[in-house]
Amino acid sequence: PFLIKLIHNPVFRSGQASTIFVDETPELFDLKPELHGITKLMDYIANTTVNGYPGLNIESENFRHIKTVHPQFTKTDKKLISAKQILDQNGPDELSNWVKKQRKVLLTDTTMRDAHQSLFATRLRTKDIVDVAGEIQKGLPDLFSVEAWGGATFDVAYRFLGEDPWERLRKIRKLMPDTMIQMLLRGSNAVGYQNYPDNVIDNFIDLAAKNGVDVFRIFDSLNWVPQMEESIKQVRDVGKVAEAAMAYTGDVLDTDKNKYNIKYYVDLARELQAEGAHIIGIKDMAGILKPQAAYRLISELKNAVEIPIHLHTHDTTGNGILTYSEAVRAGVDIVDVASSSFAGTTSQPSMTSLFYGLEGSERQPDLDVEKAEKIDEYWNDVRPYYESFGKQLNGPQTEIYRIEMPGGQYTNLRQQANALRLGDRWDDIKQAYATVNQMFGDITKVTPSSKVVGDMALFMVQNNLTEEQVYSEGNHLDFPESVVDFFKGDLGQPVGGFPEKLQKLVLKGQPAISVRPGSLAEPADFDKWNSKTSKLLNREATPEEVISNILYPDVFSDYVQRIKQFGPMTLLDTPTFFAGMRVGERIDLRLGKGRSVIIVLREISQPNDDGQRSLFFEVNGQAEEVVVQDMN
Ligand code: 3PY
Ligand code: ZN
Repeated sequence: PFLIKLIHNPVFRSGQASTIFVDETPELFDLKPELHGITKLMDYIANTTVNGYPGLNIESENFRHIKTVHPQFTKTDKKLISAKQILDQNGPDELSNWVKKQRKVLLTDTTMRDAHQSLFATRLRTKDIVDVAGEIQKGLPDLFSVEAWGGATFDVAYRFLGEDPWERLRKIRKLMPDTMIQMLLRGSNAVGYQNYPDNVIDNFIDLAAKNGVDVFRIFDSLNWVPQMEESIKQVRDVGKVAEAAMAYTGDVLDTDKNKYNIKYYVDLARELQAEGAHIIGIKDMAGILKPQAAYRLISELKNAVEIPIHLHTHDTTGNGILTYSEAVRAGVDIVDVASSSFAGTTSQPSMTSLFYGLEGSERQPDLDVEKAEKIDEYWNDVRPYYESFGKQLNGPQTEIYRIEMPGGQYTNLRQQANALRLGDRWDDIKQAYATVNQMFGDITKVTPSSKVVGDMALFMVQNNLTEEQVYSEGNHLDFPESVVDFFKGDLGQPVGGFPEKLQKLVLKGQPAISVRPGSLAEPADFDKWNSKTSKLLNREATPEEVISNILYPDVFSDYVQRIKQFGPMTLLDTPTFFAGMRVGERIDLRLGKGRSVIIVLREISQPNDDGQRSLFFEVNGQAEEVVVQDMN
């Protein structure tokens, strides 16, 4: 058995084995193995091996390739004061002043949040983040921030990855003490799809700050400032950076479209500054800010407000770098980019492409581009694990300029369409999306308002409804729940108000509100939630667990059940987590404190009469059998 173990060790197989190999894997020579309490994890591995991961069909051998590149940098000896140090030492107002004084454009790296949210349905696992986070800080100390938390990562971690998002945040914080961690906060919707009472928002922000978030990008899906006020105030109160973002909609260059014109954005930015924002964000979630529009918009905003401007775009339409180039020329302070292997199409433009694109400009960012490329080799190795989660675009989609669909929604809605067997009507769904937007009065579309538009588009295509039919037959139509909630005012008030005719048809006599939903919501009773959560966990709940339960009760309790059933799935490497093991394969589970378990899958039996298969493993050399029901 000793010889076989060696042969299946990937390092050994790759021909890189040396005496270091022996030093690093003493467990191979451990003749008294024990199970280390991983029985539940063995169940998970066996189950996934036989039944796969829900919704994922992984056949490709490539998926099992071995991550080879672990960049390792020594700490830069360049004397550098990072944005994080300024924030910690002098506070957010000083940080805001410091940003304004930078001649070079600053960068936010979105690889750990929006990039994978927009490319791979938010599935990037903590393990693949922490394996590189420390090196990102060492290699790219000039970054303004890393966007690494919030948005959809919060619920997806619990829901699909069996992970605690708070744990992820704490781990990144520990590995990146000198880099600002940024999160995306949906204003009064926090990291959810609905409004929460103010005391929930306050508590969530407080805990996010305590666990490591420095910069809060706060937006409202309808650009309705009252929904952002509480968040801005609370972020200021906890001493962190409040970046208030405007969702970019329409086209400031198009004089026929004057709903979202320059004046609209300038007024909005001034209002957000008056609310106490430290930075103004422009959130171009669909990637529809055209280069010359960016130049115009940024120039006007730079004149209108005192605080820095941070631009976020998606490369769906293919013009991302050009847009940034014009924005930089107009004086934008910070832009969002992703590591190349996680960049482009529905994600952010590439960090290193922007670097070279600005060569010769005095505003070219400070960046050790070779280190950025080295880090990208890591992401390039990680990417295949996640590719099955989203059908990638073949190239730029310029129709998005008209359809205005957010990058993060594109792959998701497409998957939803497939699930409804409407995959072959994707073109109709996109057109319906644009139609619904006009029917709703031309609204800003970003989570959660974009979901409402998407739900309505699917509803119309599924039921073969034209716009006219919605109006003529609307009295008898059972509109999707999210659409009803939207017209009730549960997401807030859209710019210019609701279209009355459609509102009547959708609500069918139910009342609508025009005040902030949070002002009507009962404050959460934290004592009650604390006992409820503690009961669920069979121990005293932490404040983070309590707030997670308040935000996502069903998701959180499912997560708790899953952990009880399978143990710490976060320990598994990503291929094993998503695809289980193959016969002959060996994995190396690091349990912390230098403890390690080697698992080899020896054999899988045929199913017995009850459809059960036996999987024969070797765990640190000791034979183990796990029986699994074959669901196929
Ligand atoms: C989110 O809210 O998660 C988004 O990324 C919106 O663009
Ligand atoms: Zn985005």
